Amino acid sequence: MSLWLTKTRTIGGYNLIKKIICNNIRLNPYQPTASSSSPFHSLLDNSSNGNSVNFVSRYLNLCRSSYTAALGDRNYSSLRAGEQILSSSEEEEDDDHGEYSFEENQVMDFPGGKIGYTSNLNFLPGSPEKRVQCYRVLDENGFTISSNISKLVSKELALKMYSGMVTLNTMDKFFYEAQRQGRLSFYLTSFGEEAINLASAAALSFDDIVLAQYREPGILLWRGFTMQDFANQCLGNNAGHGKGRQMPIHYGSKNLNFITISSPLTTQLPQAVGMAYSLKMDKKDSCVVAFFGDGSASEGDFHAALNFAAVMDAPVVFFCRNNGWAISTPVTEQFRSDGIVVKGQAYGIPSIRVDGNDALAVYNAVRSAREKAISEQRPILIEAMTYRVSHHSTSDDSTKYRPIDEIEHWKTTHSPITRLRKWVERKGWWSDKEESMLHVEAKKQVKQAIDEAEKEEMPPLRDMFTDVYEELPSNLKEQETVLRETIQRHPKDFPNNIY
Ligand SMILES: Cc1ncc(C[n+]2csc(CCOP(=O)(O)OP(=O)(O)O)c2C)c(N)n1
Ligand SMILES: [Mg+2]
Repeated sequence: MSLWLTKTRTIGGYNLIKKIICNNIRLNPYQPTASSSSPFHSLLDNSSNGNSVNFVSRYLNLCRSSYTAALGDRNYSSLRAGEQILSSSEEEEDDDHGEYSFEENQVMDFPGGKIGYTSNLNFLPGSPEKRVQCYRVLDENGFTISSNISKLVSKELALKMYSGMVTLNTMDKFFYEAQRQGRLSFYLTSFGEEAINLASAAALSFDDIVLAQYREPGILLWRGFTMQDFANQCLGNNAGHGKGRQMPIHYGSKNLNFITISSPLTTQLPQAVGMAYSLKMDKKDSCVVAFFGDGSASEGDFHAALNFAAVMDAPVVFFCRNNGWAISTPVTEQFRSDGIVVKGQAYGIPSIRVDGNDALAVYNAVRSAREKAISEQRPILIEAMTYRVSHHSTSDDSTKYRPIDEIEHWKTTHSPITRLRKWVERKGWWSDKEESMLHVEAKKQVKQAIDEAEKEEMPPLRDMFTDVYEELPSNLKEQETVLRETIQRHPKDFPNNIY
């Protein structure tokens, strides 16, 4: 009976019934007392005769009539479903020696859709034996395993994606070195994830709003953020959009529909859903694309976002970069599920797993996902399988917690840049000469941008407190005064160009 009560409690409206009964007759339905004035008195008499099933059956009738009187027949079928379970157990109890033939086609008419009953005590497997397959177009040697997609990608598009991937890779190498030389305070590379960056950017419209995590600067590069913009932000100079208020790599651009990166993981996901919902209300022909890592999917915000998006039918594409690691935590210590793709499905979101190191596969998956998100007005989830080839950031040494062989294997065998290069070369669209020219040009651009950024002035100290309140509140005024006094007292501890 306790199993029955537990089941019935989950049926919508049961709590209301409980309230109605408790309020009207001041009785706890879980602990009936033998008060003679109680309408349960006669039921309790029956139950004391040992006929507990009869008690429940009559209690159910009482519940149903109170509930029906209060709300009409809205959930009547759900209560009948509860009764069906009861009546089968009644028959079992009434006739110990009799045969009960169970019909497999019986259904529970539950809110949200009918649920079939079964007499098999089957648990769903925790993880299916066969993992969800991974969509790919190019194999490791740049041969297409699916012919249609290559028709979707023109020579111009392919070369723009490829050049962007090489430029991003070059930018990362130089900025990383600049950090090591003490010219930047911090940096974080996207090594190994260049295809995710550029191919997804190529598949989106500029009207689509992007909320990224931090390992997706290639989207900005594609949209026109210049090398100088990157360098200014990373050096925190006066020309940078953030005026030095944020750590390096926390890029953002209103003009390019790229929301500024925020350090606390996964905050971008519920925000993305809200933005997508506003696009829906405004009947816009665009969607929101939210990028996040496998580690971010362990935050509560991930679950809240997916559920809200599914229930509200928000046109948002959730793009998970599953790169195997969240700093030093491997995915095997983060979840027992088959990655992230099944979590999308669990929330009722159409989901796909894609080879994140295959630019053509990423391009096609994102292109199709955005089309579906907009035309069907619903969320879509993509899990891109990749590998974080770099250390997490300049504050990390990943050789302390993972085998160097593993890093090397992904760096060489699965390089997304080499794979796409092989494809464009095989098509006759690219040559060694063009390759070396691209590298020379990218290096020149990056070096120049860092040099220029260093020549820029630092933002005035005052800017640390501005741009939020029209009039500075007293606590911020006080903080500014204390800061200036501290700098005066300890000038050696601060750069001499502060003003
Ligand atoms: C709420 C929150 N918790 C912890 C951190 C510290 N942190 C920064 S990055 C990171 C790992 C994230 O891993 P993942 O989402 O897989 O992204 P990846 O770095 O692999 O691209 C952690 C734990 C944070 N920034 N915010
Ligand atoms: Mg990760």
